[in-house]
Amino acid sequence: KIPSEQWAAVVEKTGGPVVYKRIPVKQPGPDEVLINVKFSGVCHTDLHAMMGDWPLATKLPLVGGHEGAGVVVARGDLVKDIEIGDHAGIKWLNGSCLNCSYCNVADEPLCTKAQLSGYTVDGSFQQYAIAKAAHVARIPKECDLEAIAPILCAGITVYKGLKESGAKAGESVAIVGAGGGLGSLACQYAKAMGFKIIAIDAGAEKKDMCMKLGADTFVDFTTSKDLVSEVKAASNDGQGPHAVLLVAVTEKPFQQATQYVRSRGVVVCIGLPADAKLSAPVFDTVIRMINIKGSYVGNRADTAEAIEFYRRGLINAPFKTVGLSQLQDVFKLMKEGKIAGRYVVDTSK
Ligand code: 8ID
Ligand code: ZN
Repeated sequence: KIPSEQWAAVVEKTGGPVVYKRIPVKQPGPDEVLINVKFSGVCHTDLHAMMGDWPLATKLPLVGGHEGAGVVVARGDLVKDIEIGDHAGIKWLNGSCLNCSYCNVADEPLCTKAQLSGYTVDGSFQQYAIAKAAHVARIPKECDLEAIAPILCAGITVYKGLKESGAKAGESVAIVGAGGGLGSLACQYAKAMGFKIIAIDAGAEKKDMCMKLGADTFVDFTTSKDLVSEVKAASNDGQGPHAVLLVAVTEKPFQQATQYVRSRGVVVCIGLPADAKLSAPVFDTVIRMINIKGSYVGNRADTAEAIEFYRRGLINAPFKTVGLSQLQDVFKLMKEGKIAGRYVVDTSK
């Protein structure tokens, strides 16, 4: 039975804090499903949203969250291809028009009418969340809802980013911010995809985690005397990694990456630090044929593929679970850069 009220974590004003309170449960529209969210991962994007870091306004009040794993409990009249009781995931892309020139070629993240979970529409930091049926992630019944939650944004995003890098099995990939949520999953996907991994982050805890997750080398950006040389030295032939996956939340590594990527290498920007700019010398970029690009979540096929890696047992990144009521504490740790891996919140407490 679906209750009329539920627990949720609500951002009432930009800057926060997030308030744990009772709010009404909404009904899904004709093309939507209502999901009883059991677990939700906490992404740095949720913190950016609360802090108003980006040049795009959120709805207010806002229920954040876009890594929600749960059970379909209601569906609109037009929904025929997902059943009550099925396991499904709320991801960043809550819905898109499905009929524009981007949606038509499976670039739905680029749809100008896209709705974003936990940003332009309420997301998964509540017990009952709504999404367009066409876009919810289909989660196989055998998958653990708690462990799969971080795949729904972090997993999809880094998997897509690695594909966008064009790197081939055996080539080196630098993961910048490897000890965080996206980074820890990037280590696992990169390993499963056959890349040699140069993990860059800070501190012993994140180093141990990255090495366990399959990194070949760890470079500590806070203690390294010459990060550019160290990263190049760790690559296959000393010329630098074929690809750099930037999942850090500060500007500096975005400026630094073109210095150590190999000639003809690809720098993939994924992290979204506030007010950050990219800059690289035109001369080097030209004569070394460097590619700099952005990568933004993934489409529905990327979603299914990223979940399939998890289902096959290839992805096993660490996470810690706390109650949804403790979300503000998670944000505090995240701000301080103290989270190795991902936090997941349990919506039942
Ligand atoms: O589709 C997308 N492009 C997308 C999807 C999901 C998330 C983008 N994001 C963005 C988020 O909005 C955020 O800006 O990716 C970024 C990373 O999200 P996250 O993994 O959830 O954040 P985190 O867990 O806080 O990890 C960040 C890590 O970066 C490290 C930190 O130590 C932390 O482990 N880091 C920093 I800050 N500066 C670094 C540096 N100079 C660094 N690592 C290496 N070098
Ligand atoms: Zn995210």
